[in-house]
Amino acid sequence: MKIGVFADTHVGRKIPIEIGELRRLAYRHAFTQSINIFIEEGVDYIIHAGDLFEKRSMTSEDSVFVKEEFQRLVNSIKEKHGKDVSIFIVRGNHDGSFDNNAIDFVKHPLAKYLKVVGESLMRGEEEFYTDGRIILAGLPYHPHISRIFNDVKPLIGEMFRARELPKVFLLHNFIQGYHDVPPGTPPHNFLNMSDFKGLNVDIVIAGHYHMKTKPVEEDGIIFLTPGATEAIDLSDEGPFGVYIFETGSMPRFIQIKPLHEIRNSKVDSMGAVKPREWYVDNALKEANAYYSYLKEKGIDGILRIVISGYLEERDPSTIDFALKKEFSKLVGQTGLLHVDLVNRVEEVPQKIAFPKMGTSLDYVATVLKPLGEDIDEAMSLVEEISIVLEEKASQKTGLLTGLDRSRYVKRWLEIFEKVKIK
Ligand SMILES: [Mn+2]
Repeated sequence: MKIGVFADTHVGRKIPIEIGELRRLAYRHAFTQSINIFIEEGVDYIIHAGDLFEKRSMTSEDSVFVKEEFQRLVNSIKEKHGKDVSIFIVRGNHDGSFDNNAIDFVKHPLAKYLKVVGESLMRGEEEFYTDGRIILAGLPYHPHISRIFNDVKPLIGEMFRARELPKVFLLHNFIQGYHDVPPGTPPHNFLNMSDFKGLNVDIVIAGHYHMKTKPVEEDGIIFLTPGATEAIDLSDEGPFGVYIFETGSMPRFIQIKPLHEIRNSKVDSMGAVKPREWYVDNALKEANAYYSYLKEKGIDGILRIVISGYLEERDPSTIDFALKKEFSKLVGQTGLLHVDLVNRVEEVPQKIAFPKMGTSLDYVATVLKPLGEDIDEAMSLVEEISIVLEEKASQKTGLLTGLDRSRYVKRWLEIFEKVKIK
């Protein structure tokens, strides 16, 4: 029995915006490569661990593209290997929300093959899939996954108990201990490896973490994260690819060759104070070297340069201005496609001591303490709003529209009114 595993394909993503359409092609290219590998391998199942799409910028062509690629997979496996493939997927944070799920765009025509996993389990209802060969359950992304997981833990244990088949659990959140959870991530936003102990799970497959992570076995559970199939941010260095998992052996990684090469380079004064020309000259040297390399190899690539250090003069933004002019002479339709300049140069060394921070939720709980017994209602409203913000907030301002906001303002007022009456 063979399972093909991938995640975070982000089809429809177009960042950085200056080369948005080229990036869109790169994510599609990676998706096609993944499907090709699965066909070649003749998998029985494919599992996508979320962020199939980038909902905010995807087009209807992107959804048609994915639908056709899945259909090609189903048809080719049937033709070449004479079997039906099943596709399991969980909703990631970039796929939309429960009632506005981008995966629905591809679900309908593929309903026989494609199962969107975990939406019922998240609401506390029993939900698992089995065909007599494996058992699979999962949870979609949730900003407060630790609470959700704790709520449904007994249910998972029950669903997986006393069944001899391989048991797979699928999710789209960080797992501390297996992933390097980014600093500042609130604890309600990730799980721990130990959370799965005693649940009778054999393999936990998690998306959301964009870096390919070596499979780890702990307490008899295999943890597996394939990472993204293409750099989500230009700073992501890869390798990118898919895992092939055969029962009885450890998963095997197959790398994908990206559509465009991405190089990350640094110009760093190592804490020294330097004049503007120093940064400009060194960054230009990097750009020229990469330009020549691409030309010699006859390939296309994107360069990201991070410059950092201290500036003798005032106003570090003058470096950008000088460099962008020079870069525009090197960048073309082929060869060097784009230079992404990240300017971290500072004017003067400054030491600022920040007070020790708790999580944002701790602050909210402190601020709302005077509500007394009404705090639970207020905290669940906070949670609800955080979900809506992820889904609907304006990309520019990070805020909801007045209409969306008014519902929540009303509910806040109701809570405060109640306290006032008491
Ligand atoms: Mn993602």
